Amino acid sequence: MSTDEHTLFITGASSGFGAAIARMFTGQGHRVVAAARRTERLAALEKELAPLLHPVALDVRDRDSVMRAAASLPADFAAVDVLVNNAGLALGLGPAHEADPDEWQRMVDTNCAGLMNCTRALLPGMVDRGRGHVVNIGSVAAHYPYPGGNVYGATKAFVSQFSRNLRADLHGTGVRVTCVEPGLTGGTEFSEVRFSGDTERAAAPYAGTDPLTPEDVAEAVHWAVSLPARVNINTVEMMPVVQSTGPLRVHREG
Ligand code: NDP
Ligand code: 8X3
Repeated sequence: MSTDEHTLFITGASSGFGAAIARMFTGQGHRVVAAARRTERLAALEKELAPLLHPVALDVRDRDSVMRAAASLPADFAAVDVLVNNAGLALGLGPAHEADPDEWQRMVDTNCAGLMNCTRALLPGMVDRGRGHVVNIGSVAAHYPYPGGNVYGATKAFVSQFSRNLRADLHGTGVRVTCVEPGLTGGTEFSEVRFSGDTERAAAPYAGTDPLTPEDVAEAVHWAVSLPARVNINTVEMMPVVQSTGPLRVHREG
């Protein structure tokens, strides 16, 4: 394989960013292993992008099945050199003292443990081959707190720091690590998942805005991966122009 050709393993490829990243890379002739839970979505993507896409039904929270999947890829897709840890979710937007602890646990299990599982499964091959790239999808929520962002933002802070620590561990191996941290992005199922299918609440954050698109995020991933092997982009923080940070608040009596 030439160094310009990549084999990607993309988690959460059944929707949103993951599907857009799969389309962008297969469109340029790269191979993609597309992992997610919804097999019918993956089958549709395979039909669209064959023969460059190989679907893998996978729950990133299940460490054994992640390990098995990584170890049993077909020969054409086995030498994964780009892992895109994209599977993730936010659940709820309530204050911490009212939040559902099961939802908190699911976010930690998916956004943190799931990302750890996939990284641990695919990293040894990259180190052995002296070539690879882990691209983690974080969020601006890692750095800029907002009411109701409690555990979701904290899971993304984990993604940010894990990415930096991976760079330290991978020093001298030739394996690159990038954390892509988008802000408000439309055109995905993120908000519907967050609000458990309540389409009205899900649409509200985007009303009257021009948010980022999944293709914008795919473009950032593609840029980081396509740069010469000597270049490591540590972090890409991106927001739509309509989004910026707010001032600190002061609560006043009366
Ligand atoms: P989507 O809901 O459209 O996509 C999420 C993907 O994750 C789906 O393909 C889903 O597939 C997959 N997924 C969820 N849980 C699991 C699991 N346990 N095992 C395997 N796959 C899983 O949302 P986005 O595309 O918007 O989000 C992608 C990533 O980007 C997330 O990590 C999110 O936190 C992050 N992000 C999103 C932003 C936004 O505004 N949209 C902004 C910043 C970051 P399936 O259900 O088939 O398993
Ligand atoms: C998603 C962006 O602002 O909804 O990570 O948390 S936000």
